[in-house]
Amino acid sequence: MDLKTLGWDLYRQSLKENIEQENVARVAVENRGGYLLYAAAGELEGIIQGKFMRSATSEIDYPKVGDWVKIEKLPSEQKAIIKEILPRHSKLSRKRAGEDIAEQIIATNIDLVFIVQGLDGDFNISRLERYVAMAKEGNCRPIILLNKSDLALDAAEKIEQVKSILVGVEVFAVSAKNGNGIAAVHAFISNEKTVVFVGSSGVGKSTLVNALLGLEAQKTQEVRLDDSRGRHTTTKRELIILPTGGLLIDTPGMRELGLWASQDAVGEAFDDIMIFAQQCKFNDCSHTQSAGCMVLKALQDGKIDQERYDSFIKLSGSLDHFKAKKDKNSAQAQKRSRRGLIKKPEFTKK
Ligand SMILES: Nc1nc2c(ncn2[C@@H]2O[C@H](COP(=O)(O)OP(=O)(O)OP(=O)(O)O)[C@@H](O)[C@H]2O)c(=O)[nH]1
Ligand SMILES: [Mg+2]
Ligand SMILES: [Zn+2]
Repeated sequence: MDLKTLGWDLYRQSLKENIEQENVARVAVENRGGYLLYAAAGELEGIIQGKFMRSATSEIDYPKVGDWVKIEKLPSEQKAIIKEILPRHSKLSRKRAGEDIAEQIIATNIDLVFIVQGLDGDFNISRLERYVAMAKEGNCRPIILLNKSDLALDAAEKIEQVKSILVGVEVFAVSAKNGNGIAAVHAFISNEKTVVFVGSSGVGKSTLVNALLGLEAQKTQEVRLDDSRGRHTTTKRELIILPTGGLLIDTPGMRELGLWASQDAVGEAFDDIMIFAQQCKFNDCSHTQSAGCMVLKALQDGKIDQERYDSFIKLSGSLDHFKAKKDKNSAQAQKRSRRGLIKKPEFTKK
C-alpha cells in the first residue's frame, strides 16, 4: 500500500520527528476494540497492549479512524502492535453529556466534513448549526450537502435559508440517486485529503460515498416510508480510499432519535451490543447497573463504543416509555369498553 495515497506525505510535514515508513500506519476501521490498519505492508490487524491501555486516561487516548499511529509489525504476520498515536491535526468530536461532559472522537486528521441532510424531511437548520459548530471546533472545514434533491421541489429555497443563517458555509443540493451535484462534491476531494460524511441515519451518506466510488461499496438500506428515518445501516466508521485520489470516511448516522418500530429493530441495529446483552446475568437486565451486566463490562473493556452504548440505552428507554404508555392506553380503553363507552365492532351479516 502506498502511504502517499493515505495522505502520509502531507501529514508528515507537520511532524517534528522522522519516522520510517514501515513504522507507521493509518487507522482505517475501529470496531469493538479491534483495529484495521493501512500500512506500507498492506492491511494489518492493529493490536493494543496493556502498557498502552494503562497510560490511557480516557476514551480519546485510544486510536480512532483517521489516526496515524506508530507501529511495530509482527514478523511473518499481518499484525502490528500500536505503540503510539501521532498528533491529531484535526478531529471531529461530539460531546457526550453525562456526569461530566466527555469527548467522543468520530474521526481524526480530517480536512473536510460533509454535513449531510435529506431534503425529504430531515432538513433542520438548528441541527445543521450544531454540526457546523462541531466541525469548526475540531479544526475541520464544513460543507453542507442537502441530499435527495430528486425528491424535493424547494431545494433552492432551503439553500437560501441555510446561507442566510450559516453565513460563509458552502451549501449544495445533491442527489446521490440521480447523480446531480455529485461532480461538485467530487471536486472538493483531492489527493491525500481526508473527508468525512456525517448526518442522521438514512440521509444518504453511504449512497453518496457509493456514488463517489462509482460502485456499491457501502451497504445502504431503504428508508421506511412513514417517517423518512433510516435504519442505521452503517455500523462502523471506515476509511475508504478513492481510486481517483483522496480518502472518505463514512460514519453511522448520529442517533438523535425518536422511536423505532420494535425492540427487535433495536436488537438488529445494535447487534454488536446484543452479543453481550445475551450474556447478562438477569434476563431483564437494564444494562445500566453493573451487577452481572456484560454490556457494562464490555463498555468498560472498550469492546463497545460509548456512543453506541448511549444510543442503545436511550433507545431502549424510549421504547419502554412508549410501551408503558401503550399499555396504559389499552387499559383505559378496556375500562371504557367495560363502561360501554366503546362499542364492540359490529359485523354486518350477509
Ligand atoms: N430519492 C433518493 N434517495 C436517496 C438518495 N440518497 C440516498 N437515498 C436513499 O436513502 C436511503 C438511505 O441511504 P443510506 O446511504 O443508507 O443512508 P446513510 O446516511 O448511510 O444511513 P446510515 O448508514 O444509517 O447512517 C437508501 O434507500 C437510499 O437509496 C437520493 O439522492 N435520492
Ligand atoms: Mg450509511
Ligand atoms: Zn446487562
